[in-house]
Amino acid sequence: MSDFLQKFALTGKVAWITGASYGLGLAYARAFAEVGAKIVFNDINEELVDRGLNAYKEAGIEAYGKVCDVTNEEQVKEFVADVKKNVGPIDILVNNAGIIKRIPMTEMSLKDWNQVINVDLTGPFICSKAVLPDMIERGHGKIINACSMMSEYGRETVSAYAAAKGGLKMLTRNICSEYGQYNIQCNAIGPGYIATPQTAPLRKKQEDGSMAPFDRFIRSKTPAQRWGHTEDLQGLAVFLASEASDFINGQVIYIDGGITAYIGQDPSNLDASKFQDEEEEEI
Ligand code: NAP
Ligand code: GCO
Repeated sequence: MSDFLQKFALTGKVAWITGASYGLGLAYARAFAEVGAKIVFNDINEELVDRGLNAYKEAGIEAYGKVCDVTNEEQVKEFVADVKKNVGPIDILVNNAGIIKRIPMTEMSLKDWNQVINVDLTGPFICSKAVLPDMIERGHGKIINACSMMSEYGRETVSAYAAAKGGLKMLTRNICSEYGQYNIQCNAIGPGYIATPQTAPLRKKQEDGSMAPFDRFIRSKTPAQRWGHTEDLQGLAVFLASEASDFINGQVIYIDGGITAYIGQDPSNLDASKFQDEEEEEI
């Protein structure tokens, strides 16, 4: 491999992707493994970890996976120490684990609000805090946060999620500000609307088989007129985890088929028949 291409490789790097048993986390991990990284992941329960271990095995990837709740600082510290002992110190952290609760704000309980903020904002704080000391000592590190369209925009029913993802954008900038001097880069990926289980309820066809109104709305707002696929995010994830991006820091990069550039078209003008035969992918 040429020296130039080598900058995009992750040969021998230990990459921890949180909540990576399926969905976007699994897609990031698969791409990292493809370019040589050792994959480490956690998830919230044994069932999900087993599901992840099977998925990695099927893909021919040797992954190290354990149960660990990203909102529990003790568990996270133990997980990081365990990984250091059994796999090696963490070079790359992807704060991927996230949840959403779609509830109008006036009906949202404080418990639900706190849960979303805890997983989506406090979790990245806890996990980043746990890996930073070793990254500082070793003079390099990459942290990639999972931002969202909701890091920029609001929408009905997602107040806690938007507050968390907006906060995560600023945590990204702050980790860059505090630790950039140690050759640590913290950036974020801002996916648009990607077809994963998290967004499946938004695409669910109506009883008569016609397109969900939200599906129509998103396609009308997206110049590409489609939902993203997990593969759409893999290239940027590898780039941000690699040496090739060493002078990019504190940025949120959006992968959204153009949503953030476009005011959108009148949804009633969208020709829904073009998308009628699209199959939902299994992830
Ligand atoms: P997902 O399918 O819901 O996967 C997230 C994973 O994190 C799940 O396995 C989830 O477990 C796990 N998790 C939840 N709470 C956790 C905790 N406390 N500790 C450890 N793991 C936990 O989500 P996704 O669609 O792949 O999205 C991944 C990330 O990208 C999220 O942060 C999401 O907000 C963000 N994002 C997604 C989209 C999209 O369109 N899909 C767009 C923008 C941003 P459970 O299954 O039990 O919840
Ligand atoms: C919603 C969605 C979003 C997306 C994503 C957009 O209900 O509007 O779930 O929030 O998943 O984060 O970038």
